[in-house]
Amino acid sequence: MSKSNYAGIPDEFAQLEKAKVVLIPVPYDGTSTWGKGADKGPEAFLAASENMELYDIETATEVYQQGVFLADPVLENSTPEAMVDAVHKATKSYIKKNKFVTLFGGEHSISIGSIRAFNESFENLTVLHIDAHADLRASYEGTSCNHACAVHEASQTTNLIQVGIRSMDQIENSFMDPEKTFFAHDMVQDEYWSDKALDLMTENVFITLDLDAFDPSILPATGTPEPGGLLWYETLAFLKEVFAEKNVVGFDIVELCPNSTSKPSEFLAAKLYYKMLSYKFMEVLASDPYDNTFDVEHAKKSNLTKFQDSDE
Ligand SMILES: [Mn+2]
Repeated sequence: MSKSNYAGIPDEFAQLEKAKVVLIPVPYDGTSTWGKGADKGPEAFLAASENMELYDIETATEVYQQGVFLADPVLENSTPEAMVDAVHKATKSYIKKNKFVTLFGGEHSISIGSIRAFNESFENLTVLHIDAHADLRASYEGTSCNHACAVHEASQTTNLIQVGIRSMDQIENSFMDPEKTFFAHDMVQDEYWSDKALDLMTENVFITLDLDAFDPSILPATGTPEPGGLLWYETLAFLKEVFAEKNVVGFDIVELCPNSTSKPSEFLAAKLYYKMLSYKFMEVLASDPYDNTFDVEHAKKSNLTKFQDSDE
C-alpha cells in the first residue's frame, strides 16, 4: 500500500502531533469464507477518498482541518490471533495518545482487536454493531478470531447493540439479546427503531460497521451481500443522531471487497467515513483542543485482556 496523506489532504493536517483523528488501515483477509478480497479494501477506500470533495454540505464543515493522521497499516497475518493482537496494540497506542481512533478493514475479525482496545480504555462501553450478520459465534473453523465471531467477545464484555441483522445461525441465539437486536425486517416496519436503539446506549459508544449492512443495490462489493439492507439516508440520519447524543469514542468500517466494477461501493465507503468524521466534529473548531476521554483509571483496573501493553 503506498503511503500518502489521507484523502490527499495538505501535510499540515496530516501530522500525528496535530491530528485529532488517526486512521489505521488493516488490509486483512485471513478467515473470510466466501467472497475473498477484503485485503484490497483499504487501498480502494483510500483511492476513492482522494477523489472526494472535502467540503461536507450537510454540516457546512471541512472536517479534514481537524487533522487526520494515516497510520501504518497493520499487516500481521500469520494467524488470526496474532492479527487481533496487533490491531489491539495499534489501537490502544493511539487511544493513549489522545486521538479519535478509526480503522478501515479488512474483514470483520479485525474488530475483535479494536473493540477490546476501546473496551479497556472507556468506562461502560456500548458497541453499536451495524451489520447484516449477527457475528456472534464463539468460534468458527477452529478459531475465535474468525469474522463470524466478530462481536462474540463484545456480547460478553460490553453493552452490545446490533442493527440491520438479517442473517444468522440458530446457535447464535444463545448469545443474542433480543431486546438489543434490531432485525432488518422489523426496522422497515418500525419508524421508532432508531429512538429505541439510542435509548439502549450508554454514554460511550464504539461503532463497528460492516458495509454488508447496506443494501447490495447501493453496496454490492462486499464478501457476503444480503438482500434487504440499509439505505444511505436512513443510515446517515441514525449515525448523525448517535454522534449528536452520545460520546462516540471511535469506529471501524470493514468488509469492502473491491472488484473491477466496485467504484460505487468504494465511494460509498469513502463518503461514509468522511460523513462520520463530519458528524463527530461538526460542533468543534479546528483550533479547539481535543480530549478523547480515555479513562486511565479504567484502563488500569481493566483485566479484560491477558495482553500486556508494551508500547510505552
Ligand atoms: Mn457482515
